[in-house]
Amino acid sequence: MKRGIVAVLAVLLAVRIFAAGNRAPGAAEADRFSVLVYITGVVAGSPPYELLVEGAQSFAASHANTVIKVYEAGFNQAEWEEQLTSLVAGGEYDLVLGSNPSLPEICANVGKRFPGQKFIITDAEFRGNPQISTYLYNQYEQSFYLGYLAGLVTTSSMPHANGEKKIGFIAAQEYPILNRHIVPGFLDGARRADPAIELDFRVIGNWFDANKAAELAGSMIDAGVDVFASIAGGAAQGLVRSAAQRGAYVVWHNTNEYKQAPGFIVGCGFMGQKKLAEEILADALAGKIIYGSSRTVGLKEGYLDFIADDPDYTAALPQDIRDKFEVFMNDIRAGRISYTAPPLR
Ligand code: RBF
Repeated sequence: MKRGIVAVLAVLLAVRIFAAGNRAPGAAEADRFSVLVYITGVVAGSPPYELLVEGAQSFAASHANTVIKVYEAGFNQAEWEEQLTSLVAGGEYDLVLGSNPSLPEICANVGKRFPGQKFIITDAEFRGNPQISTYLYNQYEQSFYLGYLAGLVTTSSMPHANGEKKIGFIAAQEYPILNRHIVPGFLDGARRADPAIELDFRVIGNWFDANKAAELAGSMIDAGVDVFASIAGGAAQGLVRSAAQRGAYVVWHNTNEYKQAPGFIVGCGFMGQKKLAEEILADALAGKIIYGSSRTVGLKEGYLDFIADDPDYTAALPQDIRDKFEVFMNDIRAGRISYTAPPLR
């Protein structure tokens, strides 16, 4: 009997040592919060990714037990699922944090093989999967107010505004949030300034080719476009170059880019992605994330806004345009201007 107990203890001890010895390096530990920030592209030049990484790093800087690994998956979207699978296969990460509308489906597939793995994705909407939680920015709304500003500018007598009521949009690629929220919101907003405004919409085909974006911008300027918006990651630098060289205006989503081309970038939106990333990690650490759910965040929740307190904004636009735009922003905030965002699917 006694020998039996000793034998059982010996086996238990051996199993413990074996288990500890076999733990993958960096395997999830009880006292450690390990986060993989999975970047679907490259960080540099893409506002949502830059802000996500900044938020995660700032959280880690103030939480000693939090370890962040940033992985840039590159531009080959066909490889993303396989890359993510091999990254989470070791069970190393308590959480995968990403920001991309196409990520939830990829995570759902990866998650089938790793049922303990949790994923939190911003800039996406996905419900009903107990491993995934998402946060959707109300990008119809940001495009709506940037579109209104573009409408005021294209119908103005500013030096580079021509007589045509034509605005432009350059996209890297088409996807549901772009086609159903961002582009329609931009045109709807512009038409609140003048219902006769038309939109010239072009697609680059990738998120990095700045020369192609510059070329497209040039031919759109030839066709009468004098105000642009763009969702194109690093490729959007080509648009900025063209607009500054040829004389055209740009409104910019998500980040403060006035410095890139003062006088040409006439309005910048704000995306509270850094703050959201910090809040998400705090909630995840506290076990407060509701998996399976999706939350939409916009102006009134404080996660989207417009950057009006920059001297380059004040210098870029005449007072009467800034005054009209301020009234419009206040009206949206107060619910005096209503709009209907089309369904995403
Ligand atoms: N936005 C970027 O700024 N850079 C990117 O590299 C990038 N890649 C994307 C890839 C796919 C497949 C999809 C659907 C969207 C991508 N976006 C990218 C868009 C991003 O998620 C977001 O919708 C826009 O930046 C607008 O906030």
